[in-house]
Amino acid sequence: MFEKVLIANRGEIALRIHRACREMGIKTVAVHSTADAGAMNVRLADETVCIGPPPARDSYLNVAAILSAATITGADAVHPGLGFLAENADFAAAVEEHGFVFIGPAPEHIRLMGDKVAAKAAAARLGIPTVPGSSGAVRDPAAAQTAAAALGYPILIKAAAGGGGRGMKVARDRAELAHMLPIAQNEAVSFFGRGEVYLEHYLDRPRHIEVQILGDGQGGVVHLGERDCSLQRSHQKVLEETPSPALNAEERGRIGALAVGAMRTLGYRSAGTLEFLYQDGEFFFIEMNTRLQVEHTISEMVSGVDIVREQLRIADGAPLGYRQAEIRLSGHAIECRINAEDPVSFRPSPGRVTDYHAPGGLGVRVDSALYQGCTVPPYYDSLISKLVIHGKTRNECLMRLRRALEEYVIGGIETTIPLHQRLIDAPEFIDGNYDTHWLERFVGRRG
Ligand code: MV4
Repeated sequence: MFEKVLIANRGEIALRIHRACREMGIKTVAVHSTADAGAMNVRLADETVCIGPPPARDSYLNVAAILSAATITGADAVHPGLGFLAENADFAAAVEEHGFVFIGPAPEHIRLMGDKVAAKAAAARLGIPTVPGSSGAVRDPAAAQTAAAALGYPILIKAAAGGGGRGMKVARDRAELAHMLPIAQNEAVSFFGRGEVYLEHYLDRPRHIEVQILGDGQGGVVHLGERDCSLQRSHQKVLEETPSPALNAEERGRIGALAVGAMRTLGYRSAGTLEFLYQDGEFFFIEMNTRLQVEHTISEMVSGVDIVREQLRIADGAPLGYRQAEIRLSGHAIECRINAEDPVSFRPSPGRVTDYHAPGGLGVRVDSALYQGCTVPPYYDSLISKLVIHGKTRNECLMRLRRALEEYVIGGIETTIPLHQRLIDAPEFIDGNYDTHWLERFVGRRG
């Protein structure tokens, strides 16, 4: 096993990775910007290296500084965490070229899934259902109308180089498609530098269901069930739960087996997530994330598998050592993403945390690098804590979550705790009756 791992990230996820290393007897190197010199993950690390000023492009995205830090500290391996360089295939390749182990997938798999059109084609080849769409880019309105007639309206126009939902356009009929196509093409050029767009049949009320998988790159692949991530605002996830209240056991088993089969054929290594839209009993692959995700915690709570520990073992060359039949998914788990934001306007609220008290008790997990007196810098993502709850049933989980949110004190800054309190009391949420549009409407209505 590795003796020393460099963690190329910050905040709660850097601390999460530090914890797994510590439990495995692995020393950690924290790299940090000047804004994060006093952060908890930095205080707990065995060694620390300041890699630059606050802007991420000069620090957490500074490949030369990170590789230099790995060299001078004598690290064996680099964990990229999530965001920043985690899905940068060139970074993964550079880490390996410099003689360190990249704790993640093969660079070619990161590259494949980074191209949405190629990822969708790969998924289809691997036997995974995808949304009916044009086979490649569409150039002119006449060609678009011909393709659309075969797919069925409404149509969604997506940028080939796109992501995060930006630049998508819905067309309800032939005339609207002809009108929207050049607008979408122009937006694609200005947002992504590439004008190619493609068409898909538009699903108007889907749920966002994703499957967590672990592969060892040696034929061993398992899934840890699905997560329902339909509760989003501006393409930012707010609350995730597993199992999805929308699926039955047959659907769960079917989508898990499809994901596992495809990843075994691909020879996928490390943790990964296949994202699907689910509507009227059907799954449609949309994309794959080739990294650890923020919401991996809820899959850990129901499976008992430490996903970061598994990433470290797999990167060290170990086979999985267990089969799907040995994975028992038990109970229900929910994650609330707590952001340093105004809970009504969603404006960022960085600053000094004057008071801090985290909830505890059975089935309560808090993944956060906050402490009383710390400062939340204004330069990065506003996620400051993940409140993760486990219960034997969904109802037990909800009752426990309600009381944990009540106990949680974060003073000095605004947080989204009040939003979560309002959300989990909504009848639609309590009934598990929500799609990807529901939260947007819910935060729009006041009181
Ligand atoms: C869709 C869709 C409906 N139909 N594709 C948004 C982000 C991008 N990765 C894919 N997205 C969507 N693709 C078809 N054919 C609806 C969305 C979508 C969405 C998807 C998942 C979670 C939240 C969402 C919010 C709005 C739109």
